[in-house]
Parts: sequence; C-alpha cells; structure tokens
Amino acid sequence: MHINHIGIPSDHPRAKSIYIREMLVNGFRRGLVVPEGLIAHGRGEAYDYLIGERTTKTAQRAIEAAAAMMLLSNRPVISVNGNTAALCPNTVVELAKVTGAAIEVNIFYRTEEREKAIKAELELHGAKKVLGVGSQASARIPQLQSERRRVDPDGIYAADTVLVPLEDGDRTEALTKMNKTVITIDLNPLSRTSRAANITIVDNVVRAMPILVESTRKLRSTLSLKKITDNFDNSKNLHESLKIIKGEVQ
Ligand code: PTJ
Repeated sequence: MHINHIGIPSDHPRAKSIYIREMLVNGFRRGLVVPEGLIAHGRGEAYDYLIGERTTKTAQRAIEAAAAMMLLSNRPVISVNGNTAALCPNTVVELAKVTGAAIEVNIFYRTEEREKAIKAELELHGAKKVLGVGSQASARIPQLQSERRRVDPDGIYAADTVLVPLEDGDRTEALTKMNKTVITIDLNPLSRTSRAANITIVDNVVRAMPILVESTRKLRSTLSLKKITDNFDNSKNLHESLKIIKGEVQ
C-alpha cells in the first residue's frame, strides 16, 4: 500500500477524490483559488459522484466535438480561473500548444495579485504567454456586469472560440451573444453555463482536460472536423447526461 505525501493510502476507496480536493486546498493556500472556489468544487463533487466519477461516453462525444472545434478555430482562447489553475495547469498549457490557442486569465473574484499568481503558475508549467493580467484586460464584454467583463483585446475579445472550464453562466451567455463559440467543462448538466454553451463537456476538468489534449492530437490531421462539429447536438448530449444521473442509461 502506497501512502502519498498528504497521508492518503492509495487503496483508500475515495483516494482520487480526496487527492483532487487536496490540490484545490493547496491552490487556495498558494493564493490561486478563492474560498468560493472550494464551495464550487463541493458542488462539482456531488455531480461527479452522480455520474460515477468517470468520463462517460456522452462526455467523450463532447470532448471530440470540442477538440474538432478548437482545431477549426482561427483564434481559440483558453480562459483560466483559480480552480482551473489549481487543478490542471499542465494540460491547459499542453492544449494551448497543440491547438495554437492563447491562454488568458479571467477571474470572477478579481484581484491583480491572484491574476499574477495564476499567470505565474501557468508559466511554471511552460506557458510562454499569458494574457488578461492587470491593465492588459482593457477591452469589455458588453452587457456583462461582473469583473469577468474585462478581457484582453488580443485574447477573449478577439477570439472566435473560447474554452471556459468551470464557469459562471453570465459570461457564457454574453460571449455567445458576441457570436463566439463557447466550450465549457462543467459537471453540472443543469447549470446556466452548460445550457448556454455550444459544447458542454459534463466531466471533471481533471479527467476531461488530458483526454481533450489527446483528442486534439489525434484529430489534428483529420479532414472531417466540420462533420464532427456539425453532428454534435449540445442539448441532446446534456439530456443524455441527465439520463445517466437518473440511472436510466450507463
Ligand atoms: O477563480 P474565480 O474568481 O473565477 O472563481 C471561480 C469560481 C469557480 C468560484 C466561480 O467561477 C464560480 O462561482 O463558479 P460557479 O458559479 O460556482 O460554477 C462552478 C461550476 O463548476 C458548477 O456548476 C460546478 O458544478 C462545476 N464544477 C466544480 N468543480 C468542477 C466543476 N466542473 C468540472 N470539474 C470540476 N472539478
């Protein structure tokens, strides 16, 4: 039996979940995550439990569509908040490399100190350029009141596709009104974000991001990307996720 650095035996039935929780608490202690982010994670955990803490076939279909969409886009951007920076900085950077996407810090509970901490974390994992920090976020998303409205003119503002893992609904709606394609990763298939996005991956970011990276690598030389995105129906897919939660399908 292996015991990791936080003292959780690897054969503990909830080891993975506890470990993910610990990554977030650690991110909180290092100034990446806000206390509200811990609450949001708890909500995510509950949905994760209901979908069986696995990447479902339904989520896999959404991941494939998301990969195709990112590859088809001219100016894809990955938007990073505190929770995402704490849970998957390495795969954010990898995904940016494979798809040519820009990385932008965009947080709800905005402080420049945390923006800088998130940027530093991403750079530590190999990011060459991180947009949206401090005065760089000089453009505005119209009709959005939260601090998330401030975006980088070279990043989210000019993007055709934005990946927004773990989001609050307002900005997703505002971005779609700006005719941008929004991809989200959200464990709650009922959330406003999930319903407003063009492609929703109902999965834990920790599991979904590496599969998304792998999927973009596989699809890079595919000619039928448009067929994949055209065939994807987000509301149908969300309905499938609800059926999984209700135990009607696997
Ligand atoms: O870093 P900031 O300031 O941008 O703040 C980030 C939080 C997460 C606090 C902020 O965006 C927020 O309040 O989000 P919400 O409105 O609570 O929404 C978070 C959504 O993500 C919920 O639907 C959760 O179910 C879902 N979620 C939580 N953890 C995960 C998740 N989805 C995927 N993977 C997770 N690990």
